[in-house]
Amino acid sequence: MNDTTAPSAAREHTVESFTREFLREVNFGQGVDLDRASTNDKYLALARTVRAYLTTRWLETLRTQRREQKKAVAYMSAEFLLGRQLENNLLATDLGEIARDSLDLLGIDLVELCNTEIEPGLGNGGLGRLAACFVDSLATENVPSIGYGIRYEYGIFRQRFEDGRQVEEPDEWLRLGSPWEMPHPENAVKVGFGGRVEAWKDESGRAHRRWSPDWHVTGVPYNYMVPGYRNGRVNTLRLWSARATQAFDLAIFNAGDYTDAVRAQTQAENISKVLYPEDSTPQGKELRLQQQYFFVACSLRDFVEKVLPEDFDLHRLPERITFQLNDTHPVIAVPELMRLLIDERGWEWADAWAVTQKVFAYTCHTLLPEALEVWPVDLLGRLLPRHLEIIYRINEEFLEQVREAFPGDMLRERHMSIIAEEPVRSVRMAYLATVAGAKVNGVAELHSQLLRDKVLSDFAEMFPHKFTNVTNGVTPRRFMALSNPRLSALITEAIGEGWVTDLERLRELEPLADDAEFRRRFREVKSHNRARFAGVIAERDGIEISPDAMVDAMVKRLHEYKRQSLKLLHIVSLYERITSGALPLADVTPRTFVFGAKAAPGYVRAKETIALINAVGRTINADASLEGRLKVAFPANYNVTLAETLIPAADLSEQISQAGKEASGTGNMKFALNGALTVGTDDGANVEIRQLVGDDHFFLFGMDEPAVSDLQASGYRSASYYEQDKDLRAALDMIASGAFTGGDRGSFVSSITASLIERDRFMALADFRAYVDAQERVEAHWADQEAWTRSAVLNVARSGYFSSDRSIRDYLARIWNA
Ligand code: 26V
Repeated sequence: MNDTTAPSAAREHTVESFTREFLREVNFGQGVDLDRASTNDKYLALARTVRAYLTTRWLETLRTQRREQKKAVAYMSAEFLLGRQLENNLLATDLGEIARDSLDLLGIDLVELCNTEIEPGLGNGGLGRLAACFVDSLATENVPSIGYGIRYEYGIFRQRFEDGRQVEEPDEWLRLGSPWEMPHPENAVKVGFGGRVEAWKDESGRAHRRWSPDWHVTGVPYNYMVPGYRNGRVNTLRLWSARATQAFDLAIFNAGDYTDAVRAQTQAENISKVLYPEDSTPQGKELRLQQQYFFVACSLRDFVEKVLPEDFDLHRLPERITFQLNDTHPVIAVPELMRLLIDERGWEWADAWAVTQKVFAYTCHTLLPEALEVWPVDLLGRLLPRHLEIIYRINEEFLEQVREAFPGDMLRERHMSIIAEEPVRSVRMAYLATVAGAKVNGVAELHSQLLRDKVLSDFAEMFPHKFTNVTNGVTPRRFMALSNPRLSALITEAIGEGWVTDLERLRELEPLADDAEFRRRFREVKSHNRARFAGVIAERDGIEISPDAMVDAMVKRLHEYKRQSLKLLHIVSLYERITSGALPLADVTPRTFVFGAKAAPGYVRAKETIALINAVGRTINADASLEGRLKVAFPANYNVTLAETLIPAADLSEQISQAGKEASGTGNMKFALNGALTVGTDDGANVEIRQLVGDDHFFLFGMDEPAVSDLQASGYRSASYYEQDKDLRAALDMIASGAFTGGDRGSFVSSITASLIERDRFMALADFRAYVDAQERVEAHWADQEAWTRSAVLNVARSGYFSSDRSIRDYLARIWNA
């Protein structure tokens, strides 16, 4: 290594040197005196001090990467739901104590500064948070890698409740500036849209195609540093921001049409303006496709022209990179790479296709048919005409292969076509990804199985070698070390350091489940965390809860398949039985039912469910006859930051989706790792959690996937459950009577109850009785706090498998080195 290129920033910090750097940032970075500095000034100065320290390691990492030229991974994702950066970066660099001591001496509260950071919420939910966990683990596992995505100016909307109903507000996360990003306008990339494709011939008479786009956008890269946990590696996350192209501006300005120029600029910059808040029903919006192509085109060009050495022979691309496609959102990269190789570099189709098929791999994150992305051919052809041609050709050759493999099977050909004919001619992005990708993976064992057997069965038959599983994981840095310092200290005291990067070592806690003193201390930690959570929601939302009641948490996007309504039916049924005298108050376990959920702004049923949860909550919380035994807490705007105080406080984790619908879930893992017990269906990664923690420490209920399929096939009639189960009927009738809506039986009350009784798409009524029974098992277990704590400790001890470090090692073994 060449030391003369190393930056001069201090390699290690003492409290003195840290204080000096911090004060320098206050004065020269923010341009204020310390005694005049606002909290935000101090936050920014602190962040920049940490950033400078990280930058040294980052440049070292880049230098090493350029020198060694090892195979790398590019994780391409439309979402990275990072959460706050400052605390995480203090943890990764081990600067936390020095920073605290330094600020103490200056009379500044570190925690207050950390809390001023607005989290970058550049994702919807599980898929985006998984991408953030993965970049953390890639760095910690020392994998040369880069994350590519979009720098949305507005992340996931901020949720407020008005009269119990969700109201969305723009998320201005950049309002006070972000100290973590480093823009590089000099590395901007130009991306085309629209226009025509022309044929031309070269001197030798060879035919070519040329795309002449009719408008362009500039992509400006913003780099974020992603530190590994105390290992000196700092990887890059590169997010693209859209700008109007200069040439375009000048041309129009010079033509004198100022207004048009400004309008064009706005149109260009709209591309990275806002994250689409739908996370299960693709809306087929043109702007969304523009976003996808924009970030993918920028990223491919960046990788080929900036990351790889100048004279690199692209025939060897597969030796240097796997582009991991996070769902179908970046799949337009497939025809884009083909176009780069064929149109811009003059390659033959066959050579380009051979390379393309080796460098992409596709991760599927859903099972819902309506969530599989398709793009109408009309729209795609208008925006990306050359890409559509390429997709057609890929499809032609693929269908030829299908005909060879299954002669005469016309039906199969139609089923497998990348182009769907009905209801409108469209490109099936998951099929394109499966045909082009070297590997296709699901995100939990059950999910991968269902992909092979159902969603993509024809493809699995044709390309069995492509299909594999990588069960999701979560980063123990953010979701244990950072968010649950007391549990972390207790674990470290018991089994020593090292578990944070080697999570299977939690197994060593198993014997301590039988140690009464350890259990007492474990309970003490939970109890402290519950009080901390109670304090946070009291201040943040004005919600009062008892710190001693069981914390029963259901936090995830609001979706019918996730069945928040089933949880609600349980709550209402408890309340109905208490108020009707069937259930003595003394027999009711004190519980706080915590909900956290955003609904897609256009998803009417989901928004109605939020309104109903809030209505039920208001009634129950105000009913003095319950003596505070039951509470419903629905803090608005559930996000990564709130998750960090809720999850360590939780006793019970609700994972109650209809079996066969939740691809994996990752919240389920975070709760188990923090000592909550799960009440759950046999779905997603719940299956693996239960196998690992053991049936005695997991509350399984409800139909499994085959039972769901059978019932669906034999004709599900939800009304019969309503008719036959009197508790269920009483609960639904109570809602329908207007008991929670001040006597109002109209609007959302009748539409929700009617849809459950008459249709119940995800069979909540069929699972109601089993769910209530499971909840009774929960209460019986909770009544024996020693037994409960033992189960909780075993949940922690046996969940080490769910570290995203393990997921990354699985990707390495099954996909990236394959
Ligand atoms: C779809 C769309 C459609 C267009 C608008 C924006 C958008 C954003 C996301 C999605 C796909 C959502 C799929 C998803 O989030 N799946 C979740 O992935 C988690 C990580 O693998 C997994 O744990 C959850 O079970 C799965 O629902």
